[in-house]
This record gives sequence, C-alpha cells and structure tokens, in this order.
Amino acid sequence: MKKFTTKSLEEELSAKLMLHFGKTAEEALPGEMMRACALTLRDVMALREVETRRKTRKEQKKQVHYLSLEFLMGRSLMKNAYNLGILPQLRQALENMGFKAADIFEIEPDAALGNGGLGRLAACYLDSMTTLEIPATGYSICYELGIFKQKIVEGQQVELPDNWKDLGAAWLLPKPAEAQEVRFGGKVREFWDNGHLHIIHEDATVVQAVPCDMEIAGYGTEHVNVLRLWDARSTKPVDMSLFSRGEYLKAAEEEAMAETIAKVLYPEDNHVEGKSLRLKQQYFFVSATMQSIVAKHLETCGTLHNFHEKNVIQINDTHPALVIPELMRLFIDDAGMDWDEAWRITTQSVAYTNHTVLAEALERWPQDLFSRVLPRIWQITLEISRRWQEKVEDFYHDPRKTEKMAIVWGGEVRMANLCIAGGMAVNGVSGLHSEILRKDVFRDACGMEPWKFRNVTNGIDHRRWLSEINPRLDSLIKELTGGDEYLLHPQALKKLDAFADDRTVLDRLAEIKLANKRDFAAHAKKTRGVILNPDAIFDVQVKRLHEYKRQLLNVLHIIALYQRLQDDPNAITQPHTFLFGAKAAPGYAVAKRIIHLINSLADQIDHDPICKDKLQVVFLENYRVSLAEQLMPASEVSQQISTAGKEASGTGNMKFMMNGALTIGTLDGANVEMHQLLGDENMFLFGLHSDEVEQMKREGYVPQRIYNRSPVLSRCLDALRNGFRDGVRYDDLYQRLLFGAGGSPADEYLLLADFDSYCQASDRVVRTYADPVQWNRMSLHNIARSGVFAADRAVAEYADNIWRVPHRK
Ligand code: 26W
Repeated sequence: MKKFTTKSLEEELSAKLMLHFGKTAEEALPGEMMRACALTLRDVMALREVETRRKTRKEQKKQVHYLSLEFLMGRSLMKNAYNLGILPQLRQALENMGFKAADIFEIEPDAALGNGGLGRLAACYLDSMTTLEIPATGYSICYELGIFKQKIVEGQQVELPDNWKDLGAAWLLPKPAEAQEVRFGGKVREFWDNGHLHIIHEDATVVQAVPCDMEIAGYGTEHVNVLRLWDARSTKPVDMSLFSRGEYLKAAEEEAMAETIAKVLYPEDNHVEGKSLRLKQQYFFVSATMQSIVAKHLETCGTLHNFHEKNVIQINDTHPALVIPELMRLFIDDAGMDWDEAWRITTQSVAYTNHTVLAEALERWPQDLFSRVLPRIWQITLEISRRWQEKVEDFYHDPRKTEKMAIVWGGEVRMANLCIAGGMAVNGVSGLHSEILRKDVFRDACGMEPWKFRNVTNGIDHRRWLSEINPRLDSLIKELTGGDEYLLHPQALKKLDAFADDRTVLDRLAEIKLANKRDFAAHAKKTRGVILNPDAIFDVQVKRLHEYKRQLLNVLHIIALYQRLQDDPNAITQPHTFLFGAKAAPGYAVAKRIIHLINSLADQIDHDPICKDKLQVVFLENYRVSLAEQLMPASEVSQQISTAGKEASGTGNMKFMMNGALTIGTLDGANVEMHQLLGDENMFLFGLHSDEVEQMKREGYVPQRIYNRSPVLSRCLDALRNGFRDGVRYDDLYQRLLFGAGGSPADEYLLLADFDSYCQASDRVVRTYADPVQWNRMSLHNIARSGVFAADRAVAEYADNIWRVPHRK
C-alpha cells in the first residue's frame, strides 16, 4: 500500500485540484483545497475498503451492522489523516502549497447527523469497531439538514438550517447500483397457492433508497469500514401511469414524500412525538438496510438459515426497532420461511441498547398511524405481540404484568417491549443505568428472561478526544508512558499514576492546561468576540439543554455567588468563568427559557463592575462536536449534575476526565464508575443518590419547605422573579420550581433538594483550586484512570459478550 510523504501528498493534491476544479494550488479556494484533501484520502480508504470487504466475504466472517437514526460524526479530515498516520505530512503539504493547515481543517463543516450523546456514541463506536478490525457497517439516513445551527439573538435561541452537504459531501460516495425500494401505505392482500401463503402489497407508495457511503479508517490498521447513509429518491420523477389516470395529486404526493423523508434530522432529544414522518424515516432506513444485508448474505452464503451466525444487528435505542418485523417479513414473505424458524433467526440476530429511562423518550406509536403507514409490518407486529403476550401470561399469570410487558396495547405499539421480545440482548450504558433497567424499567421482562439483560458502560474515541485534539497532553503522555502504547491500549494511561508526586510533571500538566486555555481564549475572541481570562477557572457545562441535566441548578448557584459578591466585593478572590453550551429542542419551551436566562445572567454580570476579573458567565453559541474539540483540552471543571438516576451514562463526563478536568457531579450514570476509580478525593461529589431521589418522590417532595428554610436559596429564586438588567423576568421558572406548571410537579428534578450540597461542593472546588499541587495531582489521576472509558474497551465488550465476533486485542 502506498505510503504518503509530504512531497507525494503535494503532487496528489495538485492533481486533484487540477482534475476536479481546473485550478492550480495558487488559484484554489480553501473549500476547494479541503475537497481535494478529502478526495485524496478517500482514494486510499477506498482501496483498503475493497480489500477489507473481499477478505470478509472470502472468509465468510461474521459481520456487525450498527443501526442508528443518528451519527454525530463531526469533521473527518483531521481524523482520517490522523488514523491513516499522515497528519503531519498533510499539514506540511498544505503549508508548502501556501495554505494554513488549520484554516483548511476549520473550513470543513461538521457532519452533524445527530442530536447528542446517542449520536456521538455511534460515531465513536465506528472508529473503535474499525480500529479493532471488526467487519462492521453503520447505517443511517443521509439527512440533507443536520441538527440546526443555533444563533443567539437578544439572548434567545434561533434555529437556522444546517446545510452541511455543500462541502461535507466530499466524503460521500453514492452507490446508485445498490439502491433499494421501500414501500409505504397501500393494502395487503393474501392468497394461498400450492399450500403457500402469498402476500401482495398493493397500491403502495414506493420510495427509492440510494446508499451514500462514508469510509471509516481505523487507527494503525488497513481495515476500513463504511458508514452507509441512505438518501431518499422518488422512484420516478413523476409517475406517468398515475398521471395519465388523472391521479395528479397522488403522483405529486409520492414525489413530495420521497423528498421529505431524508430532508431533516428530528431535533428532539429525549422526547418523542408520534409524527408520521419520523415513523417513515425509521422504516425507510431500516427496510433499505435489512434488504441490502439479506441480499448480500444470500449472495455469499446461498441460504438464510445461517443468517444469525454471520450477522448481528445492533440497534441504537428503539429508533430502528422495526428491524424485527422487517426481518420477519423478508424471511417469511420473500424467502418463504415458516414463522418459527424466522423468529428463531431474528431473535438471535438483533441486540438492543437502551439509552434513556425518561418516560417521555420511550417510543410508542399510535396503532392507527402504524397500520396505515406500514400495513404489512403491522400484521407481523400484531402476531409478534400476540405470541409474546401468550408467553407472558403463561409465565406470570398476572394481568398487570401482561399489560406492562405488552407490545400492542391500548391502541399503541410499544417499541421497547418489541425490542425486548425480539432481541437476544438488552443493554444499558452504565452500571447504574443497567441496574435501573433490570430492577425498575424492565423489571418484569428481566424476571422472565434474565439472561438478556446486560451492561456495557459507554466509552469515547480516546484518539479523537485526547490524542488528536490535545497534542500537548498527548506528547507528555507519550513521554511519561514510554511511547504510544496508550493509543491502542488505553489502559496504559494508568502508568501516569506513578507521577503523582513528581512536581515537575504536575507543573507541566498545569502549563499544558494554561496553554490550552490561552488557545481557546484566542479562538473564542477571534470567532465570537468573547474575551476570556485564561487565569480564571474554566468551569464548563456543555450538553443538550434538558431539565434533568439541571443547567438551572448551575445558574442558581452562580446567582448565589453573584449575590455574595454584592454583599462583599472581596468574597471572590479566584476569578471564575462559567461556560455553557447547549442546544434546546425547538419545541421545548422551558429549555429555551433557560438558555435565555443564562444569557440574561451573563449580561448582568458583564455589566457589573464588581464582577470584573472575578465572575463571568459565557454562553457559547452553537455547541457542536468541533466546538467541543476546542473546549475539552481547555476545561478545568466538568459539570455533571443531573438528578441521580436520570442520566443513562453521560459521555461528555469522560471527555473532560481524559483531558484532565475535575468533575463536580452527582452519583449518576457513568459518574458512579468514575467515582469508583477516583475515590472521593479525586472528584467533587454532591447530592442525593438515585434511591434517595426515588424515596423522596414517593414520600412527597415539597420544595417550598426548602425555600422557606434557606435564605440563600430564596434570595436566588426571588432574583429569577425580579429579572435582570435586560428587563426580562423569569417568574415562569420560579413558578415551576416552587409550584409546578403545565402538568409537571413542583421542581420535578429536585434542584432545591440538592442546592445546598451543590454549593458546598462548588466551594470545595474553589478551595482545592487554590492549591495547584493538589489540583494538578487530582487532574493527573483523572487522566490516568480514564482508560476504561475508551470506546475500544466498550466495543471489545460488545464484541465478546453480545456480538461474539473476534477482534484485535
Ligand atoms: C425519538 C427522540 C429521541 C431521540 C434521542 C429520544 C431519545 C434519544 C436518545 C436516547 C437520547 C440520548 O442521546 N441519550 C443519551 O445517550 C447517551 C449515550 O448512551 C448517554 O450517555 C446519555 O446519558 C443519554 O442521555
């Protein structure tokens, strides 16, 4: 395989510029250069991909198919160059050709085909599956618009379309020859012929699914996998047969529907609405995917009887749950298998990961919508449901359990129960979360089939989230651990623990953090006009805006600090900067109010001379993968403050930890496991535990009592009502916390209950920061023990325990 040198890269880039844009390097625009880079790297990856595929087929290896409605890929140029081992050469080639390498990397838009944690997890796992040399393919929709771009106008979120494909499509390789047809609506007719039942799907609307492949290079391997993104096309530009029969509207309707299917990513995170377009998106990508997997399997093996031995379908939450009835349809209707065998193979092929326990995020589809849009899938789902219900009745003889575990019930189709019934494994994403699934959310199912329930604690791509984005820390780690072992064996980070008493090492850590903070401050100034003081504590909460994540708790504490400063201008000696980044789902009014509040508070503090060089609040507009990459290396405090029991895992927490930030957090999600590794002495824990949260709710929680008892808290809350210098009042938020509103109980997420404990933990943070040796030592321990949170470890667990596929060790 050809290995690039700076020189050969320059030649290759010049050739691409000439062939594709008719330009020399001197004439080329940065965007054109970025595309030339993509084309160059794609050539290498394409060759390797063909070779990987050839081997997989020849040796009939078992393959993993990772289905997700979301892949939050971010940028690819630096990542691919890094994994291919040519990042330094590419940088140099770009500089030699008269470009600033950083500008070329910066011009690439994020491929933001996801909302948050679940989508980014899928992207990290693609990297690890490839690096571990597992034959794997990711499948999703080629959304024309990714997650919206956020602008803050007068303190409020405004959503703008994210047209990522102009430049982003540079990574996509359309494969029209592998298109599939997906059928919606219409009627199902059954007839018997020769003792065989035949199913005819009539008058269906047919949408064409065209795959666009994005190649995924692994690190330190020639193995290349693919992310297959399905684009939706109308089968014919205009259906002339319908047209000539005078059914103009229907003809136009089909075209319009086909085009809307892949138009836009749903921006709701942890909240479902039974929208017909969303159901169509799910079936569209599931059906296209399963048809192509089944066809390829038949090509290589000539039979479907061993399908489950050669394929495993991992579904990322319930969003692709329709794989279960769709596989049954392909086996029964198309391949003529009987029900029992089809069910046996299906249930040995599919595995389901749950990512949330929030009731409003558990998918349920209205039965009338489901049966109208997917008539054949509905018939099959109903039969699955009937048989499952029989099994539950036989096992429990308890109508309450039958109801709870039912798939079709009360006019709805419950997707989580479908996944439990039709899958071989169900896993949560952290120890605590999996325990809550077993003991609470899926308790009855677990009682019946305990072997299905597992845990795989999430992980992140440590090569991207540490090595690539934090080169200073990467160098130090390599120097101290004796080489680049940690890149493929993240547990080698453990060796850093041995330097806990080495003052020069601790000083160097501090220097690195300061340099990263300066870089971030310079970047923030250049791109946003924000002035940051690099000597302040960089205290960061970045994640989707949701009440359970409790950004509002952070705000309340900052208001308390601000009021302390009003009383005593010397109350703060250490400058403290609170950074927020968060997108709110466009329809989530409360979340948008909290964004407004953060901006009102930021403005208030900005204009108060007392706060100068003491207290600052910054809302970072349009938080996204590429911004996270700038921010993580510069962060010092990581806010992970969700109500215990609600955050399934968190993965931002891991990114911060790996970059040496210290966590202030509750015992929730993966924080629990971080705490087991770090002990009380290396993180700042506070708040109720998940069982205490449950107990408090059972016993009747009355936030007003806490308000009445705590003068500090009541003063903070009153400040919300009275509003800020921009004239905006937040009485609505005050009301929500004290009395409840819109059907939700007062202070649903127990901010008031945890307020005191949070303030104390925050004071500990500041006191500890005043002792740099101790702080840096804690930071060192955090980095050293973050190896388990590498995606490589998580993917190896999936491979060993669920997928049963071999992998590189
Ligand atoms: C259909 C609307 C919708 C969209 C996305 C409902 C639910 C989701 C996801 C399940 C929300 C999500 O991203 N969950 C997050 O998944 C991460 C990866 O496992 C976890 O680390 C986070 O704790 C969890 O909130």
